[in-house]
Amino acid sequence: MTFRHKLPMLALVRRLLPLAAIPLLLSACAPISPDFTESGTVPAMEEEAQTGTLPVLSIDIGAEGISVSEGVVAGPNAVMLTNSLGTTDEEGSLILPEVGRIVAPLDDEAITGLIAMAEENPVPALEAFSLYGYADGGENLVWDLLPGDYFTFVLGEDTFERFTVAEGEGATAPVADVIVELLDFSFTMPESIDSGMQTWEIVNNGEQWHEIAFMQLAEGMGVDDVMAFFESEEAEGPPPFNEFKHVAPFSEGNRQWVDLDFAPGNWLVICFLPDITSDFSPHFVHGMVRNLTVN
Ligand SMILES: [Cu+2]
Repeated sequence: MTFRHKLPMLALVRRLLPLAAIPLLLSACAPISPDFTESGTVPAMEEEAQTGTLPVLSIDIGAEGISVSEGVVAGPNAVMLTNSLGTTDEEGSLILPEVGRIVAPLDDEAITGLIAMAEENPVPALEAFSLYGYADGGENLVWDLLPGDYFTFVLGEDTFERFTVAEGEGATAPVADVIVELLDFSFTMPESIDSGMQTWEIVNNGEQWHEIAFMQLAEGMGVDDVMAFFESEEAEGPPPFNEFKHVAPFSEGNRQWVDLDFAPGNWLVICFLPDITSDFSPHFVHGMVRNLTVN
């Protein structure tokens, strides 16, 4: 389960669709990750943490392994995922910790096995834990944490750390400018929004994991052009979109808030994840793709 890819599930999707265009897509797109400081901290998240308006779940990859803040209580938590080592993946993106809530009993050996397996086959992993995701593409990430047993991990590494989220009253939720519901297989959301930085509340009310990605359509291009681009064996010319933004995949029943900054234009909203209950075709094939006008 390549949680970390800018286009997640890349390996799986590649096997299922003739997506020769994907490497081109990745190289053609402007970088979409937040700007990281040298220590790998997202500046805006530091700012949020300093305001003290929300409790902070801080998880850091360091020389001693992964460390997690103590005393985490359920409800909205500002999330600070950092990597003090500054290690990057093949695409040069900073490797950040993933977080899963354990939904079936898992001993350490089982967790290690799932982490190793997850890159190739997400199904057993997603039955055993509820994915919260990682930090990608936005600022001021806030997760609505459910109480329970969690673990945080790095794909491709044996290392993980358990932590507990206690029952509690929880903090006041951030005020959202835009609310999106992820469903099997559609987005319930406004048809148009204002440009500039906005707080998005994204809730997964489907029965499987989803993500939300955004592409700013190039002049004169539409959804059909993007679909044709993905399905073509050999994409020629520039991609039919300019900018790409992405909120990391997360499991059903979870909610998060993230600040996203959109330029005016015609955007496409899309989910690339595979349908794990049927033929593993990407969710956009089943209808998880739509237009968004940014004024
Ligand atoms: Cu989806």
